[in-house]
Amino acid sequence: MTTDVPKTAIVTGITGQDGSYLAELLLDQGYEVHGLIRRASSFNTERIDHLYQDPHERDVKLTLHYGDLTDASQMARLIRQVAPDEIYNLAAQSHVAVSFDQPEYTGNVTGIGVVRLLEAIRETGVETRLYQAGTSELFGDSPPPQGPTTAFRPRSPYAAAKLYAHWVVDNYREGYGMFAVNGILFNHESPRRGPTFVTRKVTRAVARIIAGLEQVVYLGNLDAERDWGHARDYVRAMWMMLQRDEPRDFVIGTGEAHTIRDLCRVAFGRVGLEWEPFVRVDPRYFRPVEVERLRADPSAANDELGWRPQTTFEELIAEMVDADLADHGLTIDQARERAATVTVAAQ
Ligand code: NAP
Ligand code: G4F
Repeated sequence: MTTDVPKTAIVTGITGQDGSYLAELLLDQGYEVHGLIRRASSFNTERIDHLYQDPHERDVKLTLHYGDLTDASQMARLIRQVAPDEIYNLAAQSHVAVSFDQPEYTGNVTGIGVVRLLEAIRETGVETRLYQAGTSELFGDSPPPQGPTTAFRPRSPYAAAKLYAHWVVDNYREGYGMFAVNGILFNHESPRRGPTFVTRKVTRAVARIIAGLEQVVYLGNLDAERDWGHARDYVRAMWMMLQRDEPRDFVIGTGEAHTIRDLCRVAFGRVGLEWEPFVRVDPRYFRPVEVERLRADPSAANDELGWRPQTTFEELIAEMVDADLADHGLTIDQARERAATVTVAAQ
């Protein structure tokens, strides 16, 4: 995939899982990338450190700017300064369970943050295209498969905030003729996934158990089903959506669902362990309201966008387990040897 003329893009949430893969993809294609990062008391750029370029060098392709989705004036300034061809809004308070603890903050960042961006685009008059990171959480308890015509029935403050963002993007597209689109993405994971999301929590626990640092992992609802893909594949869909002639929302997923039990079986199975002795249920990880079953109908993305995932669920989990083992200096072969000596904690 290459573009003829180098383009410029702003990526909010560039320090997150998706932001880091998207920045790689855009830089590979010759884009000049401007990332919005939050000021923190310690470094928070670990996922993009390998892409960092000293601003004193010539021909710098990646530039980081401090900013926050709650700070409208900075976003307008940045858009005016950079005049990007494309803006990818990936920044969000993205954790569903946390949104029950911080509903107001989640609404402010994940919902209203998008309006601030849209207004900044409108007020600056910069001709640009906006990708908004939508979510399969919008479908809530609508039964699977969930596709472009499935009803939205959000079941968390996070999903409600994303629903607001979704409609406001469609509204600005229609009302002001903006090229602004929602990608309704199902769960996507990677070795860069935040450690409190369930896939990474499990793959990290496998590695820590093998390394002798933990004996069990505590999880919540084991019956929930998710449609999990690889983040690297999903950022490609984001980019493809902004290259179309006409703006349109798309649902992106694999069409395959697995339970949390399946996830545990595959992750522990990677090192040759049965999962049951190492997993305990702790009700503290139950949510006040749960989304039980998510599985995409990705047919429009396949047929009209030309997007298909390239990584299977088993390949994804294997890559994550192997990466977490590598953090402890272990290869998969060493891990499998050690598995035979792992002790099972008493119930
Ligand atoms: P993530 O790893 O949690 O990254 C979120 C990013 O947003 C981080 O860079 C974070 O900065 C930044 N951020 C948070 N609050 C901010 C604020 N107030 N101002 C500016 N930046 C802020 O999420 P992800 O998995 O990459 O997901 C990317 C986007 O896709 C999110 O909008 C998420 O809701 C959505 N989404 C994700 C999935 C999925 O399965 N991954 C599925 C559907 C939709 P720090 O690094 O400083 O925390
Ligand atoms: O990994 P999760 O926290 O992801 P969740 O809630 O599906 O949200 C993710 O995907 C959405 C797209 O559908 C994104 F919009 C959102 O930003 C985020 O990236 O939980 C997945 C499932 C849930 O049903 C949860 O109840 O796993 C269940 N689960 C069971 N035990 C757990 C745990 N989830 C977490 N985080 N931690 C547990 O111990």
